[in-house]
Amino acid sequence: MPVYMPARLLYNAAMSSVNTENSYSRRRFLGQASAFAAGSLLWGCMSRRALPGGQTLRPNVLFIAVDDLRTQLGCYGHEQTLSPNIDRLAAQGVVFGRAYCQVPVCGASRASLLTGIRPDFAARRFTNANSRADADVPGAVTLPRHFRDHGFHTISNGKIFHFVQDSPQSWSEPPWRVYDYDTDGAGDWGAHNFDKIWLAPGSRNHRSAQGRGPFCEAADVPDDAYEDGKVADKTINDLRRLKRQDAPFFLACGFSRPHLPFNAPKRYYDLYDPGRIELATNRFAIADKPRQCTNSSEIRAYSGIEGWPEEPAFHGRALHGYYACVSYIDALVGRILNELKTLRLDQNTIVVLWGDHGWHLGEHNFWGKHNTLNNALQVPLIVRAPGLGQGGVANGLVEFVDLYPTLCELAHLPVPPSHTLAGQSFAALLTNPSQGWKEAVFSEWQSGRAVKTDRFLYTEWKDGGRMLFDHKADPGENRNIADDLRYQQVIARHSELLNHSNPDDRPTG
Ligand SMILES: [Ca+2]
Repeated sequence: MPVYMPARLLYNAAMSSVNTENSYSRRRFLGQASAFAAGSLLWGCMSRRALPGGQTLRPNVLFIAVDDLRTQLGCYGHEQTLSPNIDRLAAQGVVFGRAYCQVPVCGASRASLLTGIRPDFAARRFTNANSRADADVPGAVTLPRHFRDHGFHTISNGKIFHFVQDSPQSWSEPPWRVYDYDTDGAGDWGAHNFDKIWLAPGSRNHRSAQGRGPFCEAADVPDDAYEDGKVADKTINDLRRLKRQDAPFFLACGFSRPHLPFNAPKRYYDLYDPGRIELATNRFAIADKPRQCTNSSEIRAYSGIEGWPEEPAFHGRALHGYYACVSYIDALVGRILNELKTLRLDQNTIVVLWGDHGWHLGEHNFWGKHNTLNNALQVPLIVRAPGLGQGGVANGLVEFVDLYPTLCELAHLPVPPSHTLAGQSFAALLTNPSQGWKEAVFSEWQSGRAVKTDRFLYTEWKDGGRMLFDHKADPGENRNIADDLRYQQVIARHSELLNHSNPDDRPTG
């Protein structure tokens, strides 16, 4: 793409200002004719390691996944939520203001992101919570596998793939979990892992029909009593160990909150005054809502949901729980980033933080994911690459399939030859965040396919339903205008985008 050239020149200028000690590499840099090679070598200047064969030196990757985290963060303008550590990461990197997942459910979203391949409901690929990268696309080289194949030491802590058994060859060490979601026929995962998930003394007495506990609890326990604290501890210990290794690393750290249940140490609940939590202002049905666009029933597997989905008291309790979990994870992210800095790995490590899909927090009395409304599809995405884009906000449209080629470019790896990546690198947005980017990004959910453009979000269902929102006039998505005759040209254009002959070759801006 021609946009890479000026971006790389900017990138080189940024890097040359922070690397003056490695004169050997800088002399080599000056001798290179191509801007691409220059960018690689300058990245290399940041590392003191040499790869076998004297090849290009490479940065590490710290890859932080936060389950069910929507853009409910200070750095996305949500003042109610306390997320100072993630906000600080954002201030040091680039916030992607309009990033979209491919599928609004854990398993499929992660399988798509980690293979760089789009979901395809017609082919039954990456369709639901049980999707697996290795089963849906046998032989696909996953993102961590690709890094491993190029000399990176790859580690998976917590929830990265939905199932710990998915694509085990991706990792240099056996993927590490506190508990797994696949109970191998032993029953519901929540009930099966009850004692690791619910720690408050009273929760055991409030089991749902499925055997799970309350949808939220605030146990007066230290951070490492819950699963995610243990994941952070493991990740910090790994950083200390990896610091002593010669190989670059790809360290993946997957947190389970704010996925249900909203269980967090009490002190994170205490950060919020329940009486001051603002409820969604559009707690009413979408006008002309297609029947296919529905609320998620996921929360009904838990107990304590009296008043769901409409009663204000339920809204308040659920928001309080979600916010407490966001602040809990934020504190753990802060500990990891502090360790990265203490170990002096921060100047040689790309940090990526992402949530696997969006989540409704009471808008239209919806709770959870599982539809093609903006709140289910938009995701938080922050990339901090040393020397690039500090404090930038990129409002160009990007999507999760773009992350694989982006990290390849930032780490100077070729893209894998075994399959065609569907996305396009957005590395250039790190140096020039304000430039325009894709014309459209694409998501799927069940038989509905959605396309997001600068102003509109349009969904078409296989059986004929249509849904169109004008985000300029109606950012809250309160009225479906697919039957408004004034928008028929808009619909025709969006339908054309959705039905492009090659779904992996959709036009970009
Ligand atoms: Ca999820």
